[in-house]
Amino acid sequence: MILTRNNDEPINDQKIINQLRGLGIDMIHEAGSGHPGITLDAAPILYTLYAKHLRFDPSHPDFFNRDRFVMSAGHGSALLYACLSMAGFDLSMEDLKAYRHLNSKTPGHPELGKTPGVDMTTGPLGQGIATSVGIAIAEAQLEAKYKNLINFNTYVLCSDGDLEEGVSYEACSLAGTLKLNRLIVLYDSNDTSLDSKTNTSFNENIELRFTSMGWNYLKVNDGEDYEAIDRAITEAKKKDLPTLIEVKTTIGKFSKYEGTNKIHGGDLENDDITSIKEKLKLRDIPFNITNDVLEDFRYMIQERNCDLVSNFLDKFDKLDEDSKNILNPLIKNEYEIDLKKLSYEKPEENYESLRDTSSKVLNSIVSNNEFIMGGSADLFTSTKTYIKDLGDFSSKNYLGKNIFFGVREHAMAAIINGISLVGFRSYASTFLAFSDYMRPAMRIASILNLPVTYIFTHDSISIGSDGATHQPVEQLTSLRAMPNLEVFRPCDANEVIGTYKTIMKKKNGPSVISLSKTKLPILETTSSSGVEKGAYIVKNEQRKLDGIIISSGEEVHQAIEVSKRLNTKGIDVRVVSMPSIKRFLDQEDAYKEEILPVGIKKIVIEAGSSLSWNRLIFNKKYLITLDTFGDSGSRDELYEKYGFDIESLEEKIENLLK
Ligand SMILES: Cc1ncc(C[n+]2csc(CCOP(=O)(O)OP(=O)(O)O)c2C)c(N)n1
Ligand SMILES: [Mg+2]
Repeated sequence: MILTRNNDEPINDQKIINQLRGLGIDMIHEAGSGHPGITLDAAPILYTLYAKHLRFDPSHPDFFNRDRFVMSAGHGSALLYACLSMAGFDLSMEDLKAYRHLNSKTPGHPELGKTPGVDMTTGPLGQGIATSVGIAIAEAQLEAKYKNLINFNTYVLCSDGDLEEGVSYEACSLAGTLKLNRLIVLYDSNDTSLDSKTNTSFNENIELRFTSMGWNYLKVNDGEDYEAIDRAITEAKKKDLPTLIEVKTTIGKFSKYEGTNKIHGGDLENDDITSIKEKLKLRDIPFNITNDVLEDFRYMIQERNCDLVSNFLDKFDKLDEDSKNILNPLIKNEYEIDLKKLSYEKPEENYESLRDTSSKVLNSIVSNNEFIMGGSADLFTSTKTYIKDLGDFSSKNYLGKNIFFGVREHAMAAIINGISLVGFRSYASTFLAFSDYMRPAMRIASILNLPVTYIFTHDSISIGSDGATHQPVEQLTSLRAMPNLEVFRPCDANEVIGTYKTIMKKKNGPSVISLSKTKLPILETTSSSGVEKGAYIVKNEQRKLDGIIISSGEEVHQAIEVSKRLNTKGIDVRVVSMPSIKRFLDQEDAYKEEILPVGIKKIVIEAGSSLSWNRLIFNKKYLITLDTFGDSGSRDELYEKYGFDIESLEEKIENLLK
């Protein structure tokens, strides 16, 4: 990159902004689709941020201590790519011309990993801004620990839709409580969305909303006034609170449809492009960026950032050896959990509720590893995911490991994505029934293949008296349907340990650990290693194989009991514990045949929807599952009502195997 300018004139910011706009709309026109509204109105915001503030080095896009930028309004992708390309990232004109094409570096909405300079996958409104809170949390913890070394800001561009989505409120409320002052959100406030002006549905006072959440609020009255945007960002950086900068803009500025929802999305008409370019004093040639503009834009970036990486490395070199060794994998994005010190104390009585086992294992993992943190959506007490002696993450203690998310499952899931993006391992916990509240952010984690962990307890009707609303039925199935997400449902302490080991060894991909609330015996035949293959035999047949019961979680214990009873009647049954259907199906055929030989009758017991099991068993009569909502009552009463008591199971299975 060039540090010199071949020009003595003052830098012409407006000219750069206009060419950025022109490039964005050319990309949209070339692709035949996109979002010209935001591209035209938010160009001065993005330009000001990249040219005057953002600390980054385009030749080291993954540099650890770079400022993060999250384009929460992911539909503004054309503007973002145009800006990244002009800023000097490895993104050519050809890449920009391939906008929205298959295998391009410029997908329809920003996707982390496909485009240098993109820090987060966005598109579903609300996710980006909520995730950025997680990024800021991880940064705050690192900064508290490694003062003067790690100190990056997290910037967000959000739109009306982002603030309409509830998850932004959840996450920003927590960010205010936590005083995450390195979080700076620029709000493209154009009073317009896809269908209409926003006054049809969105009329709250944003200033009051954000100040009441403990944010610093700044306003730029004219979105064209890049100097005012510049001043606002400068001021935001000095504050000890997170800042929202509301920038009043006109959607589709300079288009014949400016100020209306007509320009939000879609292609631009040829005459409109011509007239926009005329107003912007651009030549009517597509993808035409002048050398002086590129030079000036990159000059400003490099002048500010030329020492960024080397300064960091100098400081890093001065750390003591221990700190270097600890930090090194994190900053190289290669951090892994060390399981060597994993400890677990088995209870004398040999019975344990799985959440208690989980609590011991998680405590051991978090206590012995530097970069892992998480928390609960106000259910630490029930999910038992609180880490003892490691403190609470708060504005007074950024070193604390326990995050009190409040009753905000959706934000919790988005926030642990952000923490994970910084390179930490992260986890979230609540009841399995409430995983539905987290799903949109879990989907993003799955698309991103982030190794986040969801700890869901109270995982079936067996919880009893809380009733149908709290008893998950279809959740396991719906989670199992999500690509990249692995669901584990261990049956006892040994399998809980195995599940944690399996999950923590993974480098990619989110995982669910689903835990029952019931106190359960720790079996002799279960194994930690069995979990890794998804399924294995926990009770062998004695001589001849009459049938196989496949089960997961708590119901494995019923399966074993039933098989023992059937044995006394001369029916020889094997029991297979299947904590992960997906893992099992991914094993080699020989292993699958060994565990579930073809030609033998197989019956499933799981107190959840039948749909999960159709990949293994086609005939519904062999599926002892639950396809209705639960009820309020004791565990025993519910088991009897829904046919999961030992007697009903025995009778059903005996009839099936006769
Ligand atoms: C969760 C979610 N719902 C719906 C959409 C579809 N969508 C994309 S942009 C948009 C309109 C948003 O308006 P605004 O955020 O103000 O953006 P602007 O029109 O100002 O560019 C909608 C509904 C989406 N991307 N994500
Ligand atoms: Mg809008």
